[in-house]
Amino acid sequence: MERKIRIVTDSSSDVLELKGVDFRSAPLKIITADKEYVDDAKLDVVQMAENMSSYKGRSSTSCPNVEDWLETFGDAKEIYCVTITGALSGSNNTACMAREMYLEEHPDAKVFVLDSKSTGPEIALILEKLRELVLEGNDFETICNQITEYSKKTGLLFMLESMKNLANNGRVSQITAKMAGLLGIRVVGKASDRGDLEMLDKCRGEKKAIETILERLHEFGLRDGKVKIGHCCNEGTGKALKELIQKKFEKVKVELYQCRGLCTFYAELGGLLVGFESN
Ligand code: X90
Repeated sequence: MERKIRIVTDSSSDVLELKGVDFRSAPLKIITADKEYVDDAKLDVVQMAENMSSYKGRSSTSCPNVEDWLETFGDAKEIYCVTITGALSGSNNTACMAREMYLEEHPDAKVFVLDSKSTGPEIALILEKLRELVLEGNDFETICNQITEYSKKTGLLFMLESMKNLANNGRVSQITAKMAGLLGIRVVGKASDRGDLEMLDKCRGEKKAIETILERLHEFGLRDGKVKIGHCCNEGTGKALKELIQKKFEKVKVELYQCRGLCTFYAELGGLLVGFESN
């Protein structure tokens, strides 16, 4: 019997396609007083970032609702869904609600929803692993167990220049955000086990910040796994970090990419997100 497997995620993952498997992404939205940016493949992220940096009004985001998720599920028989951290977004919650509704309509289907407790490049790593597990032909149970285990061994570090959008939308406290507001200061932190932001270091300048990330990667167990760096319109610093990582960890494969809309909105211009596998 054909399995009709589909992997789905939301746009916080920065992933627009997964080769060789049936894949869908549900876009989040970035909302300003005069414009709504849908975070899908058509969004011009760099243009949005430029608009946002000169925009003075209120801005917010919204996650996929239950209907949006059901649309990504289509009529698949086996669905693996990975969401942005449930500690900071309603996306995981609506995905779980969509799962319940889908199973009522399709009693013989199987739906697995995983809270990544993270975003961006860490979700991208989880999706790549899922793809591998699916293409290997593993059964549903095995895939659910293995991907849950895998996601415990991945991590996310970040470097932020501004936390204004995070603070204005209640995702970090205003006091925390002040750390990143100081001229020349870059905040380095990580996605905590709870799935929110944990501050680690205040660094003077970007050079210091990427050296700090390098040390932190070692401390958190990176040895010979994969690394993905998502940059927010900051390719130069992303490249510099990539080179440092390749020099220090010879076996590590590093990939650098431009974040999509949701991560760019919250990590803001200059921000870096670093997803990694630990041993
Ligand atoms: O509207 C919504 O439901 C989306 C809310 C998302 C809020 C947080 C996004 C964070 C993006 C910022 C730095 C990395 C934080 C990692 C914590 C898990 C990126």
